[in-house]
Amino acid sequence: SAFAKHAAILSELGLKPTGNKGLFDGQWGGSGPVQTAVSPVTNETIAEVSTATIDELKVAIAKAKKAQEEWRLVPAPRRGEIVRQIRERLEKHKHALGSLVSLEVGKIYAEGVGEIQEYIDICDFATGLSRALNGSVIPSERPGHFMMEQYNPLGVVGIISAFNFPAAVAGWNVALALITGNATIWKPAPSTPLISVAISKIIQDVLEENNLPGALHTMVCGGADVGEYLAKSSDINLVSFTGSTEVGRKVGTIVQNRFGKLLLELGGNNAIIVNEDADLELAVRACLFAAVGTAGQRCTTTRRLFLHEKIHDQFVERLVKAYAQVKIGDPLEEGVLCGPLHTKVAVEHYKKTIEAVKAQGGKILVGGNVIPGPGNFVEPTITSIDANAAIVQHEVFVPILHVSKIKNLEEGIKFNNQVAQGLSSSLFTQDISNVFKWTGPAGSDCGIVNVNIPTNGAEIGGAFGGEKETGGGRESGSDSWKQYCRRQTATINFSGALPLAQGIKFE
Ligand code: UN1
Repeated sequence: SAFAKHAAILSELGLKPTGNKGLFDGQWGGSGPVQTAVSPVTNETIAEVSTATIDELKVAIAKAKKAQEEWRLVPAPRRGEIVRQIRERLEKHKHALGSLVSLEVGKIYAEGVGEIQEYIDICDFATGLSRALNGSVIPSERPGHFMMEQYNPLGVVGIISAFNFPAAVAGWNVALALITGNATIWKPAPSTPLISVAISKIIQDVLEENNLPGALHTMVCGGADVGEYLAKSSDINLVSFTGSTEVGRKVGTIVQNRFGKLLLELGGNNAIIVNEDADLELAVRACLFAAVGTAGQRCTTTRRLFLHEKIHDQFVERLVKAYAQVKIGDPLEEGVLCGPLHTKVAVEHYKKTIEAVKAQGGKILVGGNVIPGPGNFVEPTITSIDANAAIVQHEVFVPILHVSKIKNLEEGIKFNNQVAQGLSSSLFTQDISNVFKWTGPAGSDCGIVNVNIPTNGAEIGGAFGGEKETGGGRESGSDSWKQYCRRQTATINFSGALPLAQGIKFE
C-alpha cells in the first residue's frame, strides 16, 4: 500500500494507516465519517482520518473561546516566542513534512519542502512582528487630549484552507492570528487531512510544553458542513477562507450577513506579458515554472500569456521546447518537475478545457493529453487562442497555458485586466518606463504586480491576495496582521474640562 511504501515519513509524524483522529481541540477526537487521503500518483489509499461532527465542533469552538480569554492577556512578545518554538519544530521535521505534502497533494518534493519553508518563514516574520504590533499616536484637536490607535485581539479566527497549499496558507493565518492574541480553528481541505494532523501534532507538543491550552490551535477535519458552521457561527470573529471564487462567494455572503470579519483569497486568472524588449531567456524560464510548477495548481499559476507580436513566434518555439523537456512522474522522484493533478475530477476538468479550447477556435501547441495509468497525470499544455475566448476568462486548476499575441504593452495591460479575477500578474521588460506604467494607476489591476519574475512563488514578506473576484483579502506579510485585530481609536481627556470636537458648544 501507499502507507507501507512511505511508512518512515508517516510514522515520523505520528500517523497510522487507520484510526487517525481528525479533531484536535486540546485532545484528539472526531467521531464523524472517515476521510481518506489518496495518493494522486496511484490512487491508492495512504491513510484514513476521522472527522468531527457538528456537535463536536460546537464544543471545540467553546474551548477555543475559553482558551483565547487567557491568551489575549499574554504579552505579544511572549506569544511570539511560542510561535518561534513552533518554527523550530517544523524545521526539525521539514523533510518528513515536505515529503508528506508531496505524497498527499502530488506536488514535487522541492515544492513540498518549499511550502514548509514558507510556514517556517512566516513564523519568523510573526515572531519579529510580535515586538512591533505598533499602534499610532494622532494629534488631538482638543487641548489636554491624547488620541491613539491600537490593535487588540479579535477572538477566535476560523481558517478554511485549500488542498493545494495545505500547510503554508494555514501557516500564514495561524502564525499571525496567534501573535495577535487570537485562538485559531482550522478546517483543512477534505483531501489533505494527513498534513493537517501532522502539523497539529507538532503545535500540540509546543503548546503542551508551555502549559498552554491545545485549543489555541484547534483543528477540525470535516466536510462542507463544518465550513458552513464556521461561516455562520457568531463565535468566529474572522473567517479566513482560501479556495474557489464559487465557494468563497457562499462563505462570504454568510459571514457578511452576520457582519463577521472576512479574509478571502479566491481564484486567480494570472497573466504574464512578454514585451518586445524582454530578456527572453529569463521569461521562458519564468513561464515554465509559473505554468507547469505544481502542475498548474497554484492560485498564482500563470494561465494566460500575452506575447508581443515581434517576439511571439520565437518565444513560442522556445517555450514549446522547454515543455518538451519537462519530466512528468512521481513527485518524490528526483528530476521530476510535474507531478499528477490532485484528483480524478481535476483530470475531467482538464479534458473539458482542452475540448473547449478546440471548440472556441484555439489550437493545441503542445500537450493536450491525459496520460493513462492509475494516477492523475496530464500533459502540461500550451494553447494558442484569442484572449477574448470564453474559456480564457475562467480559472481552471490544471496546467493549461493560453497564449495570445499583443500589438503593444497597452493591449497586454487591457487583456490582463479584462478578466473577473485579480490576483497576480507579471511583465517582462527591460525598459524602466514600462515598469512604472505597469505598476502605476493605469497598469495591472491585480494585488500582485511583478516585473521580470513569475506570477507565482511570492515571498511571505509581502501582502498576498488580490482584487475583484479574488476577494480583496491580504494574507501573510506587510500589515496583513491588522486584519486579525480589533482596531481602536482611543481619545483620552486629561484636561479636566470638556471641550467638544468641531468647537461645538452644548450648554
Ligand atoms: C496558493 O496557491 O493558494 O505565491 C498560495 C505563491 C505561494 C503561495 C500560493 N507563495 O505561489
